[in-house]
Amino acid sequence: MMGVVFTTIAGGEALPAKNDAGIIPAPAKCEMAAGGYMVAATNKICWRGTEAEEPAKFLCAGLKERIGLELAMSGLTQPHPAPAGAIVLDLAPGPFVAEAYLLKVEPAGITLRAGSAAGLFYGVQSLLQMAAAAVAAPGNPLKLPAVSIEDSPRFEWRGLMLDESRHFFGKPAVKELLDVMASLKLNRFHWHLTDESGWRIEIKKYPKLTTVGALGNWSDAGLPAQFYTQADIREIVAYAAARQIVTVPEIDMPGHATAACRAYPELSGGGTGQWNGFTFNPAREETYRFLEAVLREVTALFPGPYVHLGGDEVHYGNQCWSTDPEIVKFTQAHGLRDAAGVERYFARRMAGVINRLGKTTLGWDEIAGAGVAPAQSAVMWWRHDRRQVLTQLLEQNYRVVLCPRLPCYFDFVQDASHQQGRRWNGAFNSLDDVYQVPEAVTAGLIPAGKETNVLGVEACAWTERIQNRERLAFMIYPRLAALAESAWTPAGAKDKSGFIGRVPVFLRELDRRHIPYFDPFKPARTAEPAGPLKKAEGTANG
Ligand code: TNX
Repeated sequence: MMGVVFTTIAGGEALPAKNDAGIIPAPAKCEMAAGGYMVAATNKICWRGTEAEEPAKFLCAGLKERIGLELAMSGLTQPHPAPAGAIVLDLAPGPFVAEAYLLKVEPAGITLRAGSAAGLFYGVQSLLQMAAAAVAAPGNPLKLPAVSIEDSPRFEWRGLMLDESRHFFGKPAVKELLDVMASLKLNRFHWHLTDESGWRIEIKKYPKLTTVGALGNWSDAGLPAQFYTQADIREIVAYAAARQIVTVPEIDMPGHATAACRAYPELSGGGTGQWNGFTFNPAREETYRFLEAVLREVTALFPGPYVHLGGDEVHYGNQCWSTDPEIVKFTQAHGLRDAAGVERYFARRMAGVINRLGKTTLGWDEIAGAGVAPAQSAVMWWRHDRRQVLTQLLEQNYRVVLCPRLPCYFDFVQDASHQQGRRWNGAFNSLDDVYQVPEAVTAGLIPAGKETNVLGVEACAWTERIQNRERLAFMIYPRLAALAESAWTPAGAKDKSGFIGRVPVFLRELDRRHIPYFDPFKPARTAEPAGPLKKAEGTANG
C-alpha cells in the first residue's frame, strides 16, 4: 500500500492525454474528433423537458464562473428545432440506465441527452470540466474539443463520509464539499453527526442533546455548542439534493454515544474514565424509546432511503455490560449469552425501528452478525484487516459499501512526509492507493454471483485529527478525485497515467474555488497544516 508513487508526474504538470476530454471521473466511452466548438456570447443554452431546466441553469452559472460568458437560456417545445450553435439539453426517455448521459460536442453545436435529471446534471459536470480545461490550456480558451461521450456509472453508491462530531465544520464548509462532490459525480453524503465529542443535530424532543451534548469538540472541551438546527439540516439536504446527492444521516449506537449520555446520563451504559457513557444502556426501555423518538425526527428531516445506525466498536466501552446488575439481569431475561449477544439484540431491535420508519438500515460491518435482515439493510465494510468479513457479508446476501480503512480513510495521511494523521503499521493512503480501489482490496474476496451486491465505494473523513476546513481540504484533496474515478469509471476504462494527467485541471478548479489541497506534484512545497494539538480530557478513541 505504501508504494512509490507518482514517478510519472515528478517532472511537472502533464496536459490531458490524447483521446481524453480532461474529465474526472473518466467517462465510460469517450471518442475525440477533429475540431471543436467555440463558445460565443451569442450561443444559447436550450432545454427540452421540464426536468432539464435545473441542469441547464447549472450549466449557465457554471460557464459564467469559468469562462466569464453568460449565455441566454430558453426552453424548447418538442417540434421546435434548436437555434444554430446552441447547447441543447434534452430529457429524452430512451435506452438510458440511471444516471447515464450522451454528450456530443461538435463544431456546429452541443447536444446532451439523458433519461433523467441526474444524467443531464452529470453531462453538465463533464461539460464544465471541459470548459475549465480549455480555459487552463494554452491557445484558444473558449474552444471545447469535439468529442462524443457515452457515459454511465460503474457503481450506484459513490460516497463521502464526514465526521462532524469530533470537529464541527459548519454549513459553508459542507456546501463547499458538496459542490466538489457533485463536480466529481459523487452521490452519497454520509453525515456522521453524533459520537463522543459532540451531538450535532437538533432534536426538538431532547433539547439537552444540543445545549449540553454539542458543547466542545475532540480537541477543546470548552467550546460553546456547535450543531445544526433542523432548518440547517433541511437546507443542507436540499442543497445536496439539487446536486443529485442523497444525504445519509448517521446516529451512532449503542457505542460512540458519549455526547448523548453527557446530556442525558440516565441513558448511559456506564463505564469509567474515558469510557464513561460510551454506550447507551441496553437494559432500559427508556433508551429504546429515546432512540426511536430521535430517529422519528431524523427520518422526517432526511427524505433519502437510508438511515445509518453506526454499530461500530461497542467493545471499546461496554465492559460494565457484564457486571452491571441491571444489564446482567436483562441479558438473562432475554436469553442472551453475554455482552456480545446484547450488542446483537440492540442492533436487531434498532434496525427494526428504522425499517418500520420506512428506511433501509445501514450499519458498520459489526452489525452483520446480529441477524439484521439483509433485504432491508446494507453494510459498510471498513475493517480492511478482516478480509473474510467482506466475503461473509456477501455470502449472507448483504449489500455492501466498500470503505476499508486502507485505502478509504482520509484521516490517514496521503504522503510519506506527512506527520498529522493516522497510519496503520506505517501504511497510509496515497492517491495511487485510492485509485486502486476496489480491485486491490477485493481481489479474491467477492463470491461468484455476488458482484452486484457491491453497491459501491466510500471515503471516510474521520476528524479526530482534522480540526478545521483547511486541514479537511488538505486531507481530502486530491484523493477524492481518485475515489470518484474508482466509483464511476468502469474498470476497463480506468487508466492511471491518464488520470494523473487530468489531476492538474482538478487542482486548478480547487484554486478557482479557493480550496486548499495537498499537491502531489509538489509534495515538498505543500506545507502540511498543523493538526489539533491535543485530545480534550474525557473523549474516547482516536
Ligand atoms: C474507527 S470506522 C472508527 C471511528 C474513528 C476512526 C478513526 C468506524 C466505524 N469507527 O470512530 O474515528 O476509526 O480512523
